[in-house]
Amino acid sequence: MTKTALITGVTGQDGSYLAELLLSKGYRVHGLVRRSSSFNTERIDHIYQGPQEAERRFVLHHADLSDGVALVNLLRDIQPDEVYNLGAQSHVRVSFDAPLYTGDVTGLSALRLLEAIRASGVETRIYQASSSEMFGSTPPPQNEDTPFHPRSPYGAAKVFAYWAAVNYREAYGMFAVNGILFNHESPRRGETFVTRKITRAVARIKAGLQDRLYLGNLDAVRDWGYAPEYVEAMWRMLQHDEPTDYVVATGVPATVRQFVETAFAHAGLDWNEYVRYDPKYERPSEVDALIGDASKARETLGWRPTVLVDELARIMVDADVRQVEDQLAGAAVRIDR
Ligand code: NDP
Ligand code: GDR
Repeated sequence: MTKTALITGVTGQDGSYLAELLLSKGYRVHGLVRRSSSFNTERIDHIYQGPQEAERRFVLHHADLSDGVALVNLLRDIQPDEVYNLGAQSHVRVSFDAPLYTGDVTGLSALRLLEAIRASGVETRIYQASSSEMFGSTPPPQNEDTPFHPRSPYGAAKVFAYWAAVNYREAYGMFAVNGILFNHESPRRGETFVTRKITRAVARIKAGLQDRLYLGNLDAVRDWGYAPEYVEAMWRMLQHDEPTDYVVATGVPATVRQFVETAFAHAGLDWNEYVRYDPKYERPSEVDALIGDASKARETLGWRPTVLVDELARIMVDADVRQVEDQLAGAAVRIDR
């Protein structure tokens, strides 16, 4: 029987890969898209199916996570078997500038969605996009038993959402799971997260379009994995018999500096010539080191990462170099006309 899924945050990095994965498995996929004054569907345009298309399996709906009634209506209409709550204000630095907004969209909206499931009476499993940022200053390695100590409004909002999911599981027997995902990246990563900021700059410097890259703390340690592999873990969590929470990570640490070095070297550039420090990119409180222990996901779900940090940096640089070349070729065509 065809399964139906609802993805919030379908226009984001993870939402786009997850939509592709579920479509490839034969799902009917519904995505929640928030209204924007400019196009915000770039990551899913290649799988878009118009309302006129027969046998449509990918359907987009305008709604917003702040609108609880819209969520109830949507759930009642769609009757999903699985809900993936990926929508969030997901930028840690921005959460210090917009703390209440982040608390609402990233934290309270998870509760809104859980309550909307209850109110609509839909029988569904739900995945909550939890984050390694919840561990904050608790030293690595971090696993499912590690205490939380968030260091940003974003991290605190994710802790709230995490416990809301646990509570609905315990209180109402809901199949609600938290995937505690460590940083995961790809060529579709938002341009202001550090990895993509770096690889995009490398491509532009190589093409002569930019000659400086300003960064903040280069000493932060992160555990960077590859987003397409991480959405597979999300799906596996909802297929398992028992609802429980999982850490998803590579277990391989790297500093921001190491990522910079690898990315520049892959393009034949010496990073020291181009990278400069700007305190603007520091956070009021930093998360120094996140290194995940994903033993539970490996043993219970059979999930294993294959792309590690250095290969990830190379994949992203190659994609950004191609993108810049395409843009320049497009600009040249326009000038010729
Ligand atoms: P992105 O920032 O790429 O995507 C966030 C998505 O949420 C976008 O589709 C965005 O829409 C949507 N969104 C934002 N605000 C609202 C709102 N008010 N109503 C409805 N939708 C909204 O994040 P990622 O894909 O990287 O991450 C997916 C989820 O996983 C997020 O919850 C993130 O916090 C979490 N996470 C991510 C990790 C990572 O390393 N990538 C690690 C751990 C957790 P729009 O396109 O219009 O902006
Ligand atoms: P993070 O990702 O905060 O870990 O959250 P980000 O890429 O923003 O920062 C990683 C580390 O790099 C340092 N850094 C910079 N960061 C940015 N964005 N820009 C800079 O110029 C810069 N210079 C240094 C940061 O201080 C930090 O230590 C991501 C998001 O996807 C969250 O939604 C998710 O929950 C976590 O990963 C796990």
